[in-house]
Amino acid sequence: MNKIETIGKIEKYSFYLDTAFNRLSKQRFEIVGKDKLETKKIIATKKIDFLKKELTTPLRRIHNSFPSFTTMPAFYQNLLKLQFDLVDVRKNISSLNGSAILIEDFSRKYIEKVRFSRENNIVSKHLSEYFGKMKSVFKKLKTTMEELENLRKYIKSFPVIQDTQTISIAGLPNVGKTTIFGKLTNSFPEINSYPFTTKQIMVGYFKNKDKSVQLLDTPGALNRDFEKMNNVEKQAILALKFLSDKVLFLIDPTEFCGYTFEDQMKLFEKFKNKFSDKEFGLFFTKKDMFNEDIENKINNLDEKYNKFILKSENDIVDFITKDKYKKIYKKE
Ligand SMILES: Nc1nc2c(ncn2[C@@H]2O[C@H](COP(=O)(O)OP(=O)(O)OP(=O)(O)O)[C@@H](O)[C@H]2O)c(=O)[nH]1
Ligand SMILES: [Mg+2]
Repeated sequence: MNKIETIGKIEKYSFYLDTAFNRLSKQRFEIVGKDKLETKKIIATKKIDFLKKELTTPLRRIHNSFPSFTTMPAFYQNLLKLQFDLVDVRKNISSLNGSAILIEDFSRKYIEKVRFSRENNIVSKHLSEYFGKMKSVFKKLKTTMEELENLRKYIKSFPVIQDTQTISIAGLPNVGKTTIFGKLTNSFPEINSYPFTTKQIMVGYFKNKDKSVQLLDTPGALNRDFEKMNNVEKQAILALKFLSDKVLFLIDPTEFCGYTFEDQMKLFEKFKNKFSDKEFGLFFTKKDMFNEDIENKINNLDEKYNKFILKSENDIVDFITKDKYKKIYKKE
C-alpha cells in the first residue's frame, strides 16, 4: 500500500516540455572544436543529450511510481476496477515508457544526422527538427497524462486499511451505522437523516485497555444484485468480501430509515449466505424509539436468529473484541 501514497502529482504534458526547454535554454555549452562546424556539432549533440535526459526522466519517474496492479491487495484492485478499466490504465502507464524509448531512439538518430552534417545550417536544421519531434512525442501524451492524474487522485482517496482484525458495520442506508461507528471509535463522522450519507468506507479503531480492533463504517447497501448497485454500495460489498473478519449488521426496526423490517432482514440473510466465512452479529438500532409493536416484531423472529442477536452496546463490544483473526488481504 505504501507505494500508492507516494505517487506525485502528474502535471499537464506541456509542463514537462516547458521545464525541459527552459532548462536547456539556461544551459551553457562552452566547448570549442577545431572549427566553427565542429563546435556547432559538439554543442548540438550536447543539447540533444541534455534534452533527452530532461524529457525521459519524468516519464520514467511517473511510470515507476505506479504500483503493480496485480500484486495490489484484492480490495484495492477491485476498488480501482469500479472506476477504471485496467486495460486502459496499463496502456496509459506503458505508453510513458514507450515514449521514453521513442525519445531515446530519436536522440540517437539525430546525433548521427548531426555527425554527418557538412554545413552549419544543416546542423541547425537537424537540431530544430529534433526539437519538433520531442514536442510531438509529448503532445501525444496529453490525454494519457490527464487520465493518469485522475487515476492518481482516485488512488489517493483510497481508505488506508491495516492488516489486522477487522469488523465491518453494514446494513441498509440510514439505519444508524455511522452513529454507532462514531461511538465505538470516539470520532465524529458525518451523520444525516437521509440515506447514502456515507459515500466511502471509513476506517476507525475501537480501543480499550488491552485491545484495538479495526472498524469499517460502510455505505448503506440496497438489497439488489452487485451489478445493479451504484459504486457507493459496491464499496460496502468489497469491504465485506475482502477486508472483514466479522460483520456487525444493523437493523432499524422502527423503519424510520425508510426501509421495512422485512427488507432489512432479507438483506441480513443474503449477506450471511454470501459471506458465509464471516462471523455475523445482529443489532437493532434506535431503541429509544421502540414501542410494543416493534418489541413484538423482534420477539417473534425465528429462533434461528437468536445466536446472532446482540442485545446491548456491551454485547457489541464483546462481539468486536472476541478473538478471530485471519489475514485480510485475500486474493480473489
Ligand atoms: N432516534 C434515534 N435516531 C438515530 C439513532 N441512531 C441513528 N439515528 C438517526 O438515524 C439517521 C441516520 O443515521 P446514520 O448514523 O447517518 O445512519 P447510516 O446507517 O450511517 O446512514 P448511511 O450512511 O446513509 O447509510 C440520523 O438522522 C441519525 O440521527 C438512534 O439510536 N436513535
Ligand atoms: Mg453512514
